Amino acid sequence: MKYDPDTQLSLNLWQESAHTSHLQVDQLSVPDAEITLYHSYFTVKESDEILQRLFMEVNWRQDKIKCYGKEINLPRLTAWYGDIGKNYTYSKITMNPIPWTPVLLWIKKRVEEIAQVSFNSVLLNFYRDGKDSVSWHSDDEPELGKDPIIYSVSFGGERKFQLRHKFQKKLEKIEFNLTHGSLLIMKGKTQEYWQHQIPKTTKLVMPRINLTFRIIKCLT
Ligand SMILES: O=C(O)CCC(=O)C(=O)O
Ligand SMILES: [Mn+2]
Repeated sequence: MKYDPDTQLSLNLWQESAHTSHLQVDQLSVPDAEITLYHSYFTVKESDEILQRLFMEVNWRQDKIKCYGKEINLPRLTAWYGDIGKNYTYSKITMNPIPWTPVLLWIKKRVEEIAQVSFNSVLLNFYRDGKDSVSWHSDDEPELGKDPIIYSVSFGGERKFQLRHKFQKKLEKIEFNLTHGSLLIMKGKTQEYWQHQIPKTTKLVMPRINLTFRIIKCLT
């Protein structure tokens, strides 16, 4: 199933929910999920500056994972920022957060304006080109507790975001693009019932940075 941003309603998957001044908002209409997409939550000017600053200022790291006994590089660079003490284990990698920086605090404040919750951490992914990706997973690590609230913002090259239901195999895969300055919200049962990924692409794509704001429930 394909979501065409030029068509408001594509295959009845998306229900237009609101137009808050300049913001175009779409609510995904699928079972067992609460997914909302703001196409341009940040202006182009804001997004350009944020992209540049994150690229320069974030302490990007190349993590490795074990695959069939071999160590391989994760196909993206990552970073973990947040309140001190909020450790997080992801793909068997434990990360200690780096303290918030001014640009990250600024983005956090902007997303919290509509989130009505306060985030204590953010995972950053840097996709250098189309070979970088994140494979099928749910953001369901125990530290996130039940029904995690994920606010995901994207800057830079547009990439395809895909979702598949974990149990109802007959449900078609959903896909749409995450654009420069977009905000994707996943909450409720989304992580319990759905997996998501950013697939690799052979298309020429610009570098992209994604931030997923999260609430770590317990100290580890
Ligand atoms: O890059 C994205 O849009 C998704 C990243 C993601 O799923 C994650 O960090 O858990
Ligand atoms: Mn994820």
